[in-house]
Amino acid sequence: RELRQIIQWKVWHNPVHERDETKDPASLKRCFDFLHLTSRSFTAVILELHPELLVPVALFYLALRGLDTVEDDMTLSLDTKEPILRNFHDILEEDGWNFDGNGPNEKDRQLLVEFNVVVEEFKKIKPAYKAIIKDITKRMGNGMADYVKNAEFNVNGVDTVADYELYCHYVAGLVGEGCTRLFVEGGLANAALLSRPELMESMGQMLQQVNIIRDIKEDHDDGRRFWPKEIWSKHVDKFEDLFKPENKELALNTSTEMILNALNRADDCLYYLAGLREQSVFNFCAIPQSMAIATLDVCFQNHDIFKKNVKITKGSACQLMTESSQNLQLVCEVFRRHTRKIHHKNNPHDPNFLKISITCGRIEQFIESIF
Ligand code: RWZ
Repeated sequence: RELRQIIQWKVWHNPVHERDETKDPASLKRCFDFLHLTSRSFTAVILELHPELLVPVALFYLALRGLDTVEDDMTLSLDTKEPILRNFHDILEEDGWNFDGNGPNEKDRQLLVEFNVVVEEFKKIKPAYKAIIKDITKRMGNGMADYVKNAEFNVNGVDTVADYELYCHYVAGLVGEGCTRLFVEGGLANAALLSRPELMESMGQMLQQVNIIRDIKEDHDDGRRFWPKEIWSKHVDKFEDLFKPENKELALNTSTEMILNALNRADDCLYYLAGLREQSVFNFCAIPQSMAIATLDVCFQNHDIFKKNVKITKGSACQLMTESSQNLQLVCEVFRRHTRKIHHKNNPHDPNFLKISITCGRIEQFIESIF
């Protein structure tokens, strides 16, 4: 009975949180400019957040985006990267800090050139929020530094599935933890979520793994390799073989194994969403997850991912946004729809046919069990 209440809970009107932007200082305006410039899809959900958390989450995002821009830049030497990554949590409180060492083609170069505006605004948020953001930044920066150092010696990229998930933990699982702690600190989520760390980890893992699956071609062209050898070596001899047209079937079998690994996180994500009570926080978490499962669906049995960037259509993105900004029941319906589509596309000749079928069945059953 308690579960019924949770799933049918509905905030009948989405409160519109009016902000008087004329009162914003120039540095905060600049932070929001950067938010618009760096993240296309994420900005929309961040801007709708409850006013208590809007600025802390926006600054959290920009801090981690700054870290990401240092880690990602292939033109920077390890000697330059490592100290910045490891000390970024202190940089957040270093008055006037900025960095113009990124290559000219780095997409978010300007954020670091004017990073002093983030530092300026970081000073003004509540100490409890600062402590959470600093803690996550410290752990993520050190994890990235370890990864970058290791990658220097291991040109073949990520070895085992455990290594792959550890990387995803640093760049995304920790984001899940940080966001959850901010929600709870702000009184906008059930503190019980903190005692189930595997649920917030899955929220981040799901999003990051989907990005890594979808971006296989782009990452390969840029010299990055995140698909673990433990998976691709079961299907092809060399990583490059994935992109050869004659290996179409082997490449598809590799991609479905990657998708299976991500799909195994789906039920945890729905369980996490069931622990959220505040509408803007629910939307912030649910919309990206719906996009993620829809992306897994378009990538499943789709050889185009090895040739170009595959994306869900603008139309289905809009539909997902509307459906996911309502309640858990509608999000479950989105998950069920895409799980069923994946299930139908499952190929009996795929070595993971049975496992994929079992996982899809489990997700569908999980959804049915809560209604
Ligand atoms: C949502 C508050 C850009 C922060 C981390 C994200 C950099 C590499 C990219 C901060 C969805 C793709 C954005 C998985 C979280 N890490 N991974 C806030 C950030 C998926 C978002 C992006 C991660 C992240």
